Amino acid sequence: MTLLYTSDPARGRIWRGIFADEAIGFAEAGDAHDPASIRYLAAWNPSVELIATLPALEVLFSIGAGIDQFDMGRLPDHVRVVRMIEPGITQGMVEYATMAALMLHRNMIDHGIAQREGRWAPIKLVPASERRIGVMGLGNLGQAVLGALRPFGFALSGWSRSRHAVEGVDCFAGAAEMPAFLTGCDILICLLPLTDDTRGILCRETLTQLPQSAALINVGRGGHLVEQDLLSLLDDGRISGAVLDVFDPEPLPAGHAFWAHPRIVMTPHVASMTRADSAARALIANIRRHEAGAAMDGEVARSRGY
Ligand code: NDP
Ligand code: OXD
Repeated sequence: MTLLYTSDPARGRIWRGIFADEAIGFAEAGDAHDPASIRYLAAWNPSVELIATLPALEVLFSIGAGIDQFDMGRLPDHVRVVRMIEPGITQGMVEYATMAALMLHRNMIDHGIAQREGRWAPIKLVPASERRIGVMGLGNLGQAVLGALRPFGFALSGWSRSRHAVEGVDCFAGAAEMPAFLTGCDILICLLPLTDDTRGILCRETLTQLPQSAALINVGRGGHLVEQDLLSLLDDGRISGAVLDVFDPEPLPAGHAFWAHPRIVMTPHVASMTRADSAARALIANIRRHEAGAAMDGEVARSRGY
């Protein structure tokens, strides 16, 4: 059983050692290898041409948590697709979402503006219990983020496609319950996958269902956000601020209005990153499950798009 790896070379060096320890064949694109022996591909965005050279390919493993970068329509039907679930990604997202939520909760966008203007402008504290944070997406990452926010005492909500029960979280499901979910969220965190159903979901219609002066954290994908809608809602004060980690396209072009907007905090898609050692071990555990005929952790329902 051989895995072909086509991603960051520094991570590849670590993976090579771990795969050798586990006695699983490992090749990088530059290594001499027989394409016909490759059953597993670990990649971020493999070309259709590369996949066409791998007749024995059984599983495409995403190097990251998302799989929207794959050209699913051009992937042979029998190839199974697995997103990355590993502790490094989860920990990074928990840190980032908590940081961003606390930043918005403690009015850091307004304090930053006041600082740059040389104004001493205290803002009255709102107790966490009077602030509601809502997470769109109750998957691996959404639930981990809610779990990390719970000890602060925030009121918490979550929204997903199918119904979930999460301790300490008011859960909403489906399009019919989206308005009820949004109405309460002072801080909205998007942790959805990008699919045909979720593209453009952070638009004027959605964002204006939030309370006055609500704030947004987008750590899902840039394609979730309708940029012009956010800009106009920020400019007329309907939305008070946004922390954005993902953009469409990435990198965000020079001169884009987001770069210098006083009410936007931007980071370059760094909310979380795949950690080399734990990701290799998670992927190997999935190969073992697959070899044993068991379900893989994070297998994507291709027809559903996530
Ligand atoms: P999961 O697949 O575990 O969870 C996805 C969640 O979204 C599920 O709860 C699912 O509902 C919900 N969902 C999907 N479609 C809809 C819909 N149409 N309406 C309502 N809810 C929907 O994904 P992860 O938690 O692992 O990751 C989420 C996303 O986070 C990734 O796809 C990626 O885009 C982003 N990400 C960003 C990173 C960054 O650095 N910025 C890093 C890692 C991930 P249900 O439970 O009912 O299926
Ligand atoms: C992602 C990741 O999917 O970095 O964004 O894992």
